[in-house]
Amino acid sequence: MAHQWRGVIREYFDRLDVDSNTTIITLGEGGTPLVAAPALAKLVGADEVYLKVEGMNPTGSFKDRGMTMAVSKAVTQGAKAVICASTGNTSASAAAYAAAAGIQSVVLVPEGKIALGKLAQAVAHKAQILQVQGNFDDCLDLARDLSDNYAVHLVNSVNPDRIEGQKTGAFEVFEFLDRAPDIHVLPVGNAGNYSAYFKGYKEDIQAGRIKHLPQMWGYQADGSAPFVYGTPVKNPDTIATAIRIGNPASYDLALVACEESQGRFGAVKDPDILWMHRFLSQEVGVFVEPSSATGAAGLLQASRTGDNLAGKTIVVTVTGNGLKDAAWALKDENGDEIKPQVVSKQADEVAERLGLA
Ligand code: AN7
Repeated sequence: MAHQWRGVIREYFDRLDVDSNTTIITLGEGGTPLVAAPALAKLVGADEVYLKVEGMNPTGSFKDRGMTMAVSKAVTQGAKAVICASTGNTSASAAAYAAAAGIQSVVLVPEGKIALGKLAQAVAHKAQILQVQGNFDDCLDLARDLSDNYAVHLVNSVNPDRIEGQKTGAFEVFEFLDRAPDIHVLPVGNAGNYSAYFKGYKEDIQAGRIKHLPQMWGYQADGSAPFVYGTPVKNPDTIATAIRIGNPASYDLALVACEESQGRFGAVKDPDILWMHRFLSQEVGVFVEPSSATGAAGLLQASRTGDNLAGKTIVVTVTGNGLKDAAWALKDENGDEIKPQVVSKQADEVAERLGLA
């Protein structure tokens, strides 16, 4: 009989910090496909490259894995409202899970710097939304302050329940490959997801499922790359708004993950992120938001600057769905708007325009 995926808490109940008293709030998150990307493997000269397509989660990003945990725990503890700071995806996810739980969500976003699709999601799920005159880091300071002093439960990834839920991505990678990849590549903002995959792989080792950790490679946009510069960035700037974060919440956790896995951090330029965003759509068939292409853009940069990836099995987490920030798909490589031609209803004219005649 076909197996209906039950969401990460029920699927991994014994491996998560939950028990029979936990009220489970789920939208069926997790169980996302690991898609072979032969075009990308060829481009970077690797043996195999797979994309972990997190845009297939219920709200279209990896945040749902952590949010099912964070909201379930909040509700179990009696919370009536959750709060988060967000560059967009966390707010969309928090709003949806709060709606499912029948509680209020409050979201703080940087003014004018979140993608339209994500704002629409938060509105649709009836979040109380405030645009803050500041960047993500200011929003997070505010959210921490409010949750310390008022009856709202913080669901940003500084809440360990989030990391706990997100570690299930690594479990799924092992279950698909039946081994660990040699390298796992991710885009990095707060480095919560980077730290979460590391935690998942570590637990796979402790349980004897895998023998070695993959090298964890994390990539940031170069205008917003505190891990590369080794210090917080005051005014982070990138078109990849999801990862426009200058003072990562999981900085220390991620440094440990990088060192222990013999991994690395790198920075890529916005045009290279957009180039890879287009490549993944056009050559692999996976439509991601620009930020989500940052990991793959970093992998390409590594191969072009001398890393030999021959014989390697590589997993790249693509974190969010392209529909969230669709405007970028409607621009060509010069930044000009793409507009499909208008034609009459005449078959011969249509055939001519298509070059079929
Ligand atoms: C598509 O929603 O921080 O390194 O507030 O939306 O775990 O922060 C989003 C982050 C990568 C970076 N890709 O993950 C938020 C937020 C996408 C994202 C990241 C984010 P972390």
